[in-house]
Amino acid sequence: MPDVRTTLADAPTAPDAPPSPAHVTIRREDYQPPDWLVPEIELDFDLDAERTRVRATLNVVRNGEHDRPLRLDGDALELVSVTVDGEAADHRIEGSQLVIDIAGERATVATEVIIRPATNTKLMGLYASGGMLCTQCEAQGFRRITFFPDRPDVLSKYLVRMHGDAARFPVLLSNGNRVAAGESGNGRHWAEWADPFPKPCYLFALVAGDLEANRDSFTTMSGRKVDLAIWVREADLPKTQHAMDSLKLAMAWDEKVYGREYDLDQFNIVAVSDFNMGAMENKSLNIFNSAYVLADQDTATDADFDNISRVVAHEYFHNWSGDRVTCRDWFQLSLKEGFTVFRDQSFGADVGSAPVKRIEDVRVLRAVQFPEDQGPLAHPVRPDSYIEISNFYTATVYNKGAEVIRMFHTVLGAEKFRAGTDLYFDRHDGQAATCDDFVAALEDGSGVDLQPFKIWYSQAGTPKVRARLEHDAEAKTATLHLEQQVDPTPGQSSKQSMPIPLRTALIGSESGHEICPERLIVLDQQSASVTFENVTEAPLLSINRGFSAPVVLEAERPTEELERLAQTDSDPFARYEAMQELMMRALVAGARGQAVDAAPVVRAIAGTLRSNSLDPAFKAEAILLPSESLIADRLEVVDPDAVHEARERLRGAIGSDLRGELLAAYRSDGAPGEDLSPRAKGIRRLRTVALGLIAATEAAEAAKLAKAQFDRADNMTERQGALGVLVSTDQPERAEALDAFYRRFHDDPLVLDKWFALQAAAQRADTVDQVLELAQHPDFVITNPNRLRSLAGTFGANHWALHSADGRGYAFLAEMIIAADKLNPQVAARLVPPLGRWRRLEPNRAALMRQALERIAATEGLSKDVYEQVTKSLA
Ligand code: B3K
Ligand code: ZN
Repeated sequence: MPDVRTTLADAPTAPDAPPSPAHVTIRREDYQPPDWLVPEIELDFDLDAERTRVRATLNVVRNGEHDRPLRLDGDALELVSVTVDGEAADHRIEGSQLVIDIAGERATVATEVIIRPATNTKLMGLYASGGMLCTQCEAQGFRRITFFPDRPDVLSKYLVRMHGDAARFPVLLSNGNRVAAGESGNGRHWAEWADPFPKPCYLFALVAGDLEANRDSFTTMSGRKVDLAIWVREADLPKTQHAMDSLKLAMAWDEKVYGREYDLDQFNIVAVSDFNMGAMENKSLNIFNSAYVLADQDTATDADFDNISRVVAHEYFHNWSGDRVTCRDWFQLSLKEGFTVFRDQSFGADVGSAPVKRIEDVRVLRAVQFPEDQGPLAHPVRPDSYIEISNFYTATVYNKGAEVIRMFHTVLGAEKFRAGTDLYFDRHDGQAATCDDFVAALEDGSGVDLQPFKIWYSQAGTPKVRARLEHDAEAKTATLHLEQQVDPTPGQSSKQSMPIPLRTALIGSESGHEICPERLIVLDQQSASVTFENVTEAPLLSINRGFSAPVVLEAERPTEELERLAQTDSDPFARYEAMQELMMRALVAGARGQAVDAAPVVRAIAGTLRSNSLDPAFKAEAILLPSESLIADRLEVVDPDAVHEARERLRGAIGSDLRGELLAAYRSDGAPGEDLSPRAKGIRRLRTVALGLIAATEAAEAAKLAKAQFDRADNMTERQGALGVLVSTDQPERAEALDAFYRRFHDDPLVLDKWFALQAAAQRADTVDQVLELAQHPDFVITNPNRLRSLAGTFGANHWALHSADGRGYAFLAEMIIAADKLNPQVAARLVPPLGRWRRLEPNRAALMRQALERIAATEGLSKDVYEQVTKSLA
């Protein structure tokens, strides 16, 4: 057996000569089916944090008629040996691949490699976190565990054996069912797991650690009992019940709404403190960022609880939309992600308040996806090319992808949509499918032609829709004139018209009733006019109800009409939207230095606060002012100070004119901290929003109220809400509360993340100084993605602070990106996008932002992750 030791570390990159071979662009049009399939794989792990030995046995089968060699991907592997059918075999390393010539149609290929989990700071492949070992393989982490064709269209049945120290790793988990286990002497033990479902390697998972489980069970609709377990460190067990409850709700929901039943006898979730993203849907062994598992009243906010439900449901739903039917290639990522986000959004709407959930989802879309779609990193929902696939786990692929599925749902209706998804799961079970396959199944299942909608997968950019309603009182008609436009995006200079489904109704301006009931108008031309009959009074336009299309709507509606719609629109989303538009007009005028009449906004907020028919959560959403980034998105040239001042002025006007109403809302019936009902959460949210508005004008009074709330809070929502108001003030209570918070929670990493994030989000002139200091704090650990995001990620989203006129905000972010890139490129690259928005900024800041990007680009040894984001941002 040859003992060839080859290290496949990441190739360093010459900074002055990109693109280097490590930075090649992969294109969707170049897709070729795999040359070799691997129907079965056996893995044997000798686990050790410093040095793990991995033996892999692959049954490989030639796919089609060709004479090409077997190519296996590898990254940072120390190769010990290679055999083919039990014999030492000729092999070579080409770039990052192990290449083996095989004469016959099939063979058994065995490799042995050494990997080093303890020094794996990229957190891809097998790595160490808090004494345990765990894996992350999506998208291309499996190649950091063993040599394998690391692509999603190679599906294998896995048999996994793990050996390890019984004291250090008493729990050994992998996918599927545990089929055998035993002691092996010297304090060591082993376990063997078999997964009967063929899966791509990105869904492989392994966990070894000293963990305890919260155990429960779920009986599926066909009567099979599934053992559920959520694995955490023993001390965290009391914080796992909400995740368990969410899991059972999600399992029942998927049976009821999609007819999808769980398919194995076990389902495991493991919480890990060092994790690059939220969670991972590995078959039957979901691995989670602990932030999306652990919660109790004292340490987690209502939003944290909701996020846990959402992420637990999302990963569980992937069992069908992702695992049973997976993606053919990574360009099809939205096939599983867009669909699964739509599924988790629908679940959230069903178990909570549907209108509030829709408002929250649209807020995320507008805050993250719209800027992406309008900036240098814009790409279609199904991208055409990438340098590093990790950079394409974006709001476009996820959230806009979900909007595309939602449009299918809107156009087909629930019943036909379900017929389509039934056919999709049935037709493609066990396969690696494409977005086209998904649409074809929806069409065949529903009998409806959806071809025109496919442009939503291929054309980037957010369409703008102009709408104008013309009323003919004599003829009792109203004509709606619609026009659409999609601006150019990188690589797509000319755009085609898109089908835009607009749920539309007319509201009587006197009666406040729906005088023309809602209808679905699909604008599929550049412009179109639609006439409404029987328009018996002056009509108000209620359009894009429920946000039926992910577009920017520019409707010609006078302020009085918006004010009236804000009080009367029968669609909650449209009502919220009328409020937002009213505020936005005042804010944009203010930011442009024009005169602002705050009265309509004040009246609309007063009307909302006084309403008896609206629930508190809706009120809180409706009276929340658009963020500074959102205001900036409406301006041709952005002066962040002017934007900030305009928003503060309007907040001040609301705070002083409505002091009584806001105080009443603030003092209204509290809800006990343990009550997690939508109503109780809504009350807490409204109180915090009201307190923020009071602080805009009466800082001292608000600080006293906030500090009192902080001191007596029995739950994290109220504690964090109060601290969130205090951090942006100059009052003495600020430091007292921050110190008290730190003293009490500094041993709880997830709560300490909040302490960093709150300060990085503060609306203060000295936030940059504070953040620079926090980066030196002993608790700032750059290797922990949650901690890095809580400081640098939150700061990057703090519009006013990031855009500090002296450029120190940009310089800080650049420093962080450069430092983090040396350890964890994937997480570092996600900090880049805020710097890429320089085109819209006034010239001084735009130049400083470019300088920061250029500094990053000139750094030696830049990863391809950051290289791709930075060069595209500069282009
Ligand atoms: N599929 C994973 C995301 C993996 C990200 C890799 N960079 C989690 C999810 O979307 O459910
Ligand atoms: Zn997902």
